[in-house]
Amino acid sequence: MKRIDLRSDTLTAPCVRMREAMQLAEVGDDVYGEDPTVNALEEKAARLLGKESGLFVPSGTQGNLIALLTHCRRGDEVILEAQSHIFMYEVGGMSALGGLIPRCIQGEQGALSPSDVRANIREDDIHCPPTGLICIENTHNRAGGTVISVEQTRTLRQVADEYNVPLHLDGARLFNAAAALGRPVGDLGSPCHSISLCLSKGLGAPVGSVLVGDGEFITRARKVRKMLGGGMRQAGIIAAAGLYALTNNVDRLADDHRHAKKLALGLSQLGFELDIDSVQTNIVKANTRPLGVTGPVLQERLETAGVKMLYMGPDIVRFVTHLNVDEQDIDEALQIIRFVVR
Ligand code: TLP
Repeated sequence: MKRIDLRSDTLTAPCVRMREAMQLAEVGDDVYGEDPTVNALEEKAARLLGKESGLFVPSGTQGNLIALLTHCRRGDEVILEAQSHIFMYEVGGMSALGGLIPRCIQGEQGALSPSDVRANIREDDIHCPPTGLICIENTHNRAGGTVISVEQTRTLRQVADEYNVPLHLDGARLFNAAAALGRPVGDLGSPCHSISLCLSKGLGAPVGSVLVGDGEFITRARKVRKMLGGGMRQAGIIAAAGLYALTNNVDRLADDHRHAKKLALGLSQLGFELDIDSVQTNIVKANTRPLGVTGPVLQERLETAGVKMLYMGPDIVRFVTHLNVDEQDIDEALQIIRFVVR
């Protein structure tokens, strides 16, 4: 039976040409800074995102953790959106490994309001932990792939500058945001002090993220990566997949967004509760309550019928489109879902 896997864009498999690029990659020992393919990837990502330097890391989780540990000191407070991936899904690494305190603020469709951020920055008071960092996430995963605009990002940078606090962007899906806005990705990246960009989500590489920032920040981040055991050796083999992805898989993200919209429309016609306008990129978040079925039960039934998705709460389910899913798959998925919910 055919399976249509809409659990995540992390599930994509590398295509033949990406595998060829990996096979032919020039390599060296990256801990010595001698892997030319890693160096090329780091330079390309930094350039695209409007930053000086880059650091290739194994995962988005590690990219964010390195950023937090490099910007902050133990005991600092970090401002985060309440549903952010760093707070929800990164195993509390910021506290367990960095001694950092999350200060969560509820956002609007994943975006922090500048006035809320301002109100949550700590005063210089003997009783208070210092605010060490402000983090944003674009696109915002749990909000359903929603986009933060260039203007919102710039305003948050202004707030950060008022208090001399750095701004970090979890840009796991930043290219999706840029595609949705029709803006160069650098416009979204350059207002931030650091950005973690995932190559293994919509861009379709099998592994890897790049953390970018200014040269001095990346020099310190490189040491933190080593401390966390993330110093890799002939990593050019996997960096080549990332370079291939940045060259070949960016323009096609618009297809994923179109497929997500089509899926969302179909789901709403089937009785799922969802806000079509909030389907801005490749993630569809929907409520199953009107169907009289819980997320976990629907997940199990759909999986048996050939469609995989994830539940994110008792009534909330998530479908993600990606490069291994075409328009016909979306039509078939909708047929299967129709059959199951009826
Ligand atoms: N997100 C994964 C799961 O961890 C939930 C997914 O399937 O969506 N930032 C954001 C916004 C993410 O969505 C993810 C992965 C990460 C960071 C972490 O990336 P990895 O998985 O490479 O550590």
